[in-house]
Amino acid sequence: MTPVNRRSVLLGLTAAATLPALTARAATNHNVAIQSMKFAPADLRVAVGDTVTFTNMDSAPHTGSAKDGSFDTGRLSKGQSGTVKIGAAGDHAYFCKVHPNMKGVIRAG
Ligand SMILES: [Cu+2]
Repeated sequence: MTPVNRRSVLLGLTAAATLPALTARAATNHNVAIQSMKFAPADLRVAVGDTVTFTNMDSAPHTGSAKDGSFDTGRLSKGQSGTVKIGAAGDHAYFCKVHPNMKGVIRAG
């Protein structure tokens, strides 16, 4: 192998190793406010791997708890936030464990 050819091979290997890093999508954080006994937005679209931060603005404690068990903020007091990672594709319906009539959905695809 001549010196020129060896350099071409090395450049090719470097490009191949760098490409996945360039094409990988950075995870996005989304925000859901919990206010007046409602999730806002109650219907949120995200990408798999994104995170969602729930912030409780109410005096009452709340949770953001997936029906499928894929995420749960735990109990949030007024002013507290909880961040969860959405690791699986699909529509994840969620509710508040303190007030089960409070509902929302996170759609990951
Ligand atoms: Cu609640």
